[in-house]
Amino acid sequence: MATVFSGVQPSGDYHLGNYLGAFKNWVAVQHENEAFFCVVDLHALTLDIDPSELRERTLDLAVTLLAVGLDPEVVTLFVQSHVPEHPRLAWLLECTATVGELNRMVQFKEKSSGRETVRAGLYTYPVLMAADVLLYQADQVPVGDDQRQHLELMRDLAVRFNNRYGRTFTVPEAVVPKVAARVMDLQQPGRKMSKSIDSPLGTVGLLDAPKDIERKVRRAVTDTDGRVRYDPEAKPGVSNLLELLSAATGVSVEEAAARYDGYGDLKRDVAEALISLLAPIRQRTAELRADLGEVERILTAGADRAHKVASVTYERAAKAVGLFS
Ligand code: ATP
Ligand code: LTN
Repeated sequence: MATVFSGVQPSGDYHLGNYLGAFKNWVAVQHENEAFFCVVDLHALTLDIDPSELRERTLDLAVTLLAVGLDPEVVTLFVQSHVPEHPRLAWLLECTATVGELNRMVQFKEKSSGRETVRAGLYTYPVLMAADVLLYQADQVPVGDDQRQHLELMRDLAVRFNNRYGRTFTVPEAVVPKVAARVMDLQQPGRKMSKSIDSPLGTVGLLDAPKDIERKVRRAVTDTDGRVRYDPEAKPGVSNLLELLSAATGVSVEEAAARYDGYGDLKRDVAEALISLLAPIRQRTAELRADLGEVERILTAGADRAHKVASVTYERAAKAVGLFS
């Protein structure tokens, strides 16, 4: 049995990219592994977010994660700020990472570009992420493709810390799905679907009504060549639709491509598949929102379990670097 850890920021409306790139794969591994899933509210503070909105979104993200199928009987679902060892270990790891390494992080460059002021926390964000995972001695981190570079840094930090202070951390690896690891925006198929970019027609929300899903897929940008073929370089829009169909139905992208002569039929089936995929999530979200007390109880129990594991690792790391106790 492996230990699995992953996290998501409570910073917006969740979309198909989050679901297919991450959440769905969390649900798939929960029963065979020891799994920790975390609502990373401290990470959400790296960008501008209204305090009352953060509070609300934190609980609502827990609702979403339960609605997609995480089973609180088998996973540890918790809020990052409820376990104080996360920022404490992050400091020890900030003193392990170098400025040169952090300067190379592509997501920092993307998220900071064009902003007048950039929070220091956005810069050290990947180090807090490393602390999240290393505290639980996780072997595997299921994430979307955009997190690969952060995972590489995390591995480097774990190895460096272990070499410098003695073996303390398991060195984790990224687990990225074979299809839909990078779901693209339906309107701009050259960029990933994202909750931090305003593209209402290009983003399919997990809670979108069937008629909105149908409309967004029908208006998805394709190309003028007219042939259905999987070729992400030359045909990003069509290839994205094929990946969505493949991820939603289980057929391979090539098999899916061979079934269609034109874009109209492909779009009709993609819309249909996504509507059936998301319908149960919508329904379950409504049920859970009606019993937030139960969701809060799940998070309290989760924090308790997480804290027990995290405190053992933190104490070991603190002792290893020579903190007096
Ligand atoms: P966003 O860019 O949408 O604001 P993010 O990458 O900053 O999202 P999270 O929402 O915390 O941050 O990501 C949660 C998980 O969803 C991560 O594992 C991430 O890799 C995955 N993910 C996000 N967008 C996509 C996408 N378009 N395709 C596949 N996976 C994605
Ligand atoms: N940076 C991640 C969210 C995240 C995470 C983690 C993912 C924070 N801590 C630990 C995996 C493991 C993102 O998706 N933007």
